[in-house]
Amino acid sequence: GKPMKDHLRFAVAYWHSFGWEGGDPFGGRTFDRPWFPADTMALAEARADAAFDFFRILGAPYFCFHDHDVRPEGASLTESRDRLNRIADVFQQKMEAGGPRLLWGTANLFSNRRYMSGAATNPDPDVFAYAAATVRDCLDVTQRLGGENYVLWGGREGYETLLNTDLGKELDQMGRFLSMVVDYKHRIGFKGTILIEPKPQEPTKHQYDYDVATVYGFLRRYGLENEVKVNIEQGHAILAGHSFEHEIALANALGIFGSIDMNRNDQQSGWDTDQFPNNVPEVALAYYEILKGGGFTTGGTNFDSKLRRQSLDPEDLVAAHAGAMDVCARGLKAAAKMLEEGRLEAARSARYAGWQSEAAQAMLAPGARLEEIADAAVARGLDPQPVSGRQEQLENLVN
Ligand code: 3MF
Ligand code: MG
Ligand code: MG
Repeated sequence: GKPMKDHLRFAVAYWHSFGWEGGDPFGGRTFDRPWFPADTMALAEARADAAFDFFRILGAPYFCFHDHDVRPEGASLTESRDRLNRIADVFQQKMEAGGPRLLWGTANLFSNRRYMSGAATNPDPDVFAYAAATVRDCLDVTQRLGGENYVLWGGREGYETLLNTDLGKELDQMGRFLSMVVDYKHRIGFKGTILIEPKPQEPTKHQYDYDVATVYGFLRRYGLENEVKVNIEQGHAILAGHSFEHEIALANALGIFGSIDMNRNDQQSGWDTDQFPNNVPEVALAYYEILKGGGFTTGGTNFDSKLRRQSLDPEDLVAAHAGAMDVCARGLKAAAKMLEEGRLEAARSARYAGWQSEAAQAMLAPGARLEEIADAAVARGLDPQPVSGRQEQLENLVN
């Protein structure tokens, strides 16, 4: 089939690699980079130069960014948009000169204090409007740069306490916002896929885009299930009490799988640590579900992963990404082998073989009625007993 790298589609996350300063909730910047603090356009351009040098050294095929990562916010929406366009010009030149492609663009609707109570779900309609302007500009730039997707992570779309929150109203605001984004995408002819990134908590106590199942219910309610897919992050799946592969398998089953944010299962932490992947069997199970679903059609493997704040040397970024790519490649290879060998496939289909009989299929046919099935079960004197599948499975493994 395809070369292995076409199944991986690695992307570097601009925010962690070039924007993050090594801070955490208990302490500020630990890293020194020539472009920190990136509060002028000259520094933003220096950051872009460093980023594209890094992409070249690494041979990264894709990158992803938020507006906020690539330019300082202006004094007005107009100035912010002009600045974003200036940086997009710089990116465009570098991309045309052989730089990586854009896996997705996104807007940061969570860092600025104006978003402290959410963006689309904010009680203040002016914040909704400001967010609309910001997403419009980011979608325009993503389209101009040939972005293959556009991501919306809920950021602060959620609540701290139900006692001051009109949950139904906030969900409707979020549904309206997303519908307008989808409508705009079609009107400008953006061919990429809109992706929602689920996360159950952090920074808010309860995030509305909790997990894949919740997002699917939300999309159905607002009639968007054929328009929007999901970007699934390893750490977010764990925070929601799932495994990464569960979220991928469910998204595939519901027809909304899009892309992944790769990091790792840091069960020890209790929060989203965004560490680089380092566990081949763990990654293999995720790629196994992705390959089973037919592989990436639009998405890829974005490293939503950061150095540790003690990791002061920028060279560590190369080692971290190279190591992560190696872990993913090994995981993908193992997953491909699992599929090729077909033992699990054989065991799974043996497990459901009973459903191939005509009588069983009739129960699933349109128009089949509960009482017909019930009467037939009574007439046949059914009393099904559990059957061990072990013998059959052992035979599959041995053969
Ligand atoms: C937060 C995240 C985000 C999203 C990003 C893109 C800052 O936990 O994972 O990273 O990935 O906003 O939507
Ligand atoms: Mg993410
Ligand atoms: Mg995250």
